[in-house]
Amino acid sequence: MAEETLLQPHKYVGFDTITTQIENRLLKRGFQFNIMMVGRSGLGKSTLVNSLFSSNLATSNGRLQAEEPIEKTVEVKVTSHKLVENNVKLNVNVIDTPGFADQINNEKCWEPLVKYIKEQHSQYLRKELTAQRERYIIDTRVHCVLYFIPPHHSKLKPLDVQAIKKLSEIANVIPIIAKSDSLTLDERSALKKSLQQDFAKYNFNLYPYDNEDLFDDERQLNEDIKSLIPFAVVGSNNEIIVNGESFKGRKTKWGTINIEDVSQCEFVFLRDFLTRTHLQDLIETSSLIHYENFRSKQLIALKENANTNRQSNINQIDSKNGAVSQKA
Ligand SMILES: Nc1nc2c(ncn2[C@@H]2O[C@H](COP(=O)(O)OP(=O)(O)O)[C@@H](O)[C@H]2O)c(=O)[nH]1
Ligand SMILES: [Mg+2]
Repeated sequence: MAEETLLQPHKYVGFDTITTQIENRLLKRGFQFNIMMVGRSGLGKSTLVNSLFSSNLATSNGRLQAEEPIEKTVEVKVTSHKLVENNVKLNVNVIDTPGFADQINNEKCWEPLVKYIKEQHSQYLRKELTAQRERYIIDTRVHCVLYFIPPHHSKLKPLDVQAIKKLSEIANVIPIIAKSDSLTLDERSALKKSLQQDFAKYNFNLYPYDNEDLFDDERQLNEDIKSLIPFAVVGSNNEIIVNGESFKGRKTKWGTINIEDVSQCEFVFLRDFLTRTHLQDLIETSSLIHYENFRSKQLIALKENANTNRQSNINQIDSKNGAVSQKA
């Protein structure tokens, strides 16, 4: 291998602007983030996604009355939104899953979600494989699945075990404890501990993943985050004013909760994790791990199919030849 020497040009050349050039190009195009919200209806999925992006992305119309009809089947509903913050454009697709776990028979109610995730992978692969592929393929692959666990469960129900297992095989799953304002701090930490034991017991492959390429500080950050998962969150779209201070919060029987106050709930930890530290990693991991797994399985299957077809063609020719030689 050629010996490497580090040369510093005698005068300024300007290639150090490549980072700005990349940034400008990325800013022009914008970023795509696709987030799937999974959980029983009324657990605060729509409210939380609005709270996370501080925007109105979903209508919170969870079933409030027992008489209200439930969805007959699990649906996958996608809405697209364009957000902009300091010149950075973020397209957010919210993938809502009304009807999940609301049926009389919830067996395999995660299947439509698994199907949706796989379909996005498959569409992306087809676009990549076309002879004249688009320069920029619009990404509809699911980058993050927020899985809502009810606060009154003391451990995972079999349905949650199965759903988390299936989903985490194909996407970045982040479990959260929904509506944690209905728990005291002691109840909250007991539930978190019990769920963490369940995650270990069932050997879930939860995001964030260990990776040899991480720097020490990144590895430490991931360890800290893992100790917080499942985040005990509270969502709210209502502005509350206390002593002249206005914040997004909820009034409970114990008083007022400011969802951004980390002594009261872990909403801010979840938001920082999703947007400020791991947004790029969620997108990248979906592509480099989950999509890559799908892609390699599909391509191997294609190749095997081609081989079997070739073999059966050869067999057919052989048998024809055999027939011919027998006649002869
Ligand atoms: N106590 C409490 N209520 C919440 C929370 N998040 C949402 N809600 C309320 O629960 C109801 C259903 O919320 P929604 O977001 O529509 O639930 P979804 O069906 O999962 O989308 C609404 O009345 C919300 O105001 C929360 O963190 N704590
Ligand atoms: Mg909803």
